[in-house]
Amino acid sequence: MNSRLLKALKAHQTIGVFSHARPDGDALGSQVALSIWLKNMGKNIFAFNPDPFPDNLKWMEPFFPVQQPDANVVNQCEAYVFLDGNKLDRFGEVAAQLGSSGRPCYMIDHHPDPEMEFDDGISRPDIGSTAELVYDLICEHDSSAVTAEMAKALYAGIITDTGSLRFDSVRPQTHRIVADLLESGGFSPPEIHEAIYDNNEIRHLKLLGAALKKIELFNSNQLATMSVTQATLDEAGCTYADLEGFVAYPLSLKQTKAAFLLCEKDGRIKLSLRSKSSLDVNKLARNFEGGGHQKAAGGWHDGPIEQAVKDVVDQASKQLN
Ligand SMILES: [Mn+2]
Repeated sequence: MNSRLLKALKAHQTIGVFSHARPDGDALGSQVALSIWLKNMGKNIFAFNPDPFPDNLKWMEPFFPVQQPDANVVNQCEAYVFLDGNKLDRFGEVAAQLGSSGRPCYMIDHHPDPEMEFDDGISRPDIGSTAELVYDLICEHDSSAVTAEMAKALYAGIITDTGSLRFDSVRPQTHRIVADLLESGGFSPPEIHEAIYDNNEIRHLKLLGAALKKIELFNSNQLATMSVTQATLDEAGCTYADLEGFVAYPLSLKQTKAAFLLCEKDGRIKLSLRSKSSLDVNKLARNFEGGGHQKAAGGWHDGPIEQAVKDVVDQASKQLN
């Protein structure tokens, strides 16, 4: 699989590399590392994302320029690689049109149920991060090709998608990859962890305080919800993006099998669903216009928020019974 994709990539001179909209550490880390690698092989590389780097990943921005997908620039590319998503429309409006461009579209991803609109690629839902897949692809070509910046970017991708190496998707091989990255990158774990996780403003902690008060428990504490209204965000001077990571708090409760963060956003309710049991939140999210992984998924509800809590808990209870 890897060698076929490698061969295909080597055959193109100008390649567009996309990461999914509203990018996270895995999307950007994979994109930055793959883009540097291809460029170092003498390719012309354009990296695209419709949205900006989140604040806690801005340290990665100087490693490789990522631009908004302007159709004129996108159309200069002979082929495209799509990272950390398995449906073209997850990469924004310009990307959504590329399936009919006649130019090859390759995917490297770890989400379940990929769309068949790609020409080739790597799809491994059993692997914890796209960054691990990118690392394997690069190493199949030449393991000495990993520069310090690529190592930091891939490390960020792995730790953000594996809960800092604690999810059940983490393999012994994940730790071996991380060991390699620490060696080739010449950095220490706190350097990246602090940049990603220890950059709160006081407003974030005020929002957390308000959100913790909104935790509710259901089904003998097996299900926990955290509801955040627009008014709560406004009072704390925060936006939806500031809720990143909050769902870990209800999920940390002793008896909780799954936790759901519900937040008012764009006139609807955005759902972040997490499990630490056999409860499959990917399946749950399919009832709410969403999807993701078995242990982490997202979706939408029309609201109001109280009704969303009720409907999500009802559907989750069915899985528990
Ligand atoms: Mn990912």
